[in-house]
Amino acid sequence: MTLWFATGNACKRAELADILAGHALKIPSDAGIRDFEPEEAGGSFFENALIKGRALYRLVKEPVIADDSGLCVDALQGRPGIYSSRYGGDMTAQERNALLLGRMAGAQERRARFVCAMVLLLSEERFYMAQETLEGEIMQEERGEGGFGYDPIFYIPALGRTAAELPAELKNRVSHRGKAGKILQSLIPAAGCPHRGIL
Ligand code: ITT
Repeated sequence: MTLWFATGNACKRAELADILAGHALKIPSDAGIRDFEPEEAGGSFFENALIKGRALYRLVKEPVIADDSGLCVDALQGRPGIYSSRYGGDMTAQERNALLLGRMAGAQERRARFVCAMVLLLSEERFYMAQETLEGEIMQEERGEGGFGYDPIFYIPALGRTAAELPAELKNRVSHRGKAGKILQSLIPAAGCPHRGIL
């Protein structure tokens, strides 16, 4: 089926399109909706995902998925957390990674996790939510060319690689976004079977 994804982030879109293979994903710009930037004024990943999802649902009135995600670093008391995309202000991802590595200089405790809150809205007041994590550690320096955002500084001990060193298919299988997406996907009826499942 066709699902709207309430995002302006092309990398998140590409990942979710693979995670939800079999469903067509549309984002606001596909429908000429410009400047889709609802104010992420919530105090949690979940609240912000719901804000984005509801904002798009009001415009399209069709099933919508929204994702609010970020990196929580133990030594930084969970920051950047819900402010991950805005950490340090107007910067490139590489500058943001350098900033975070600088703030972690000398830190022994390097545990961190990616978090993804994902909401599937069927109406403004009918929705399902999953929140998942990917556990890892903050590197001393960037490594790897794949992925996006904080991936080059996020090491996954269980795989012996940074998130930026994982093939896309593997990242989607183990990631916060991949696991949350699969949970919600299980609620969506298979294409062609509109009378089964929650829809
Ligand atoms: P939308 O709100 O339009 O979806 P965004 O990039 O602003 O796009 P978020 O508010 O959810 O999305 O912020 C997520 C930020 O967290 C993202 O910009 C990255 O910096 C970081 N992030 C989230 N998931 C990530 C991942 O899988 N790999 C690397 N960084 C990630």
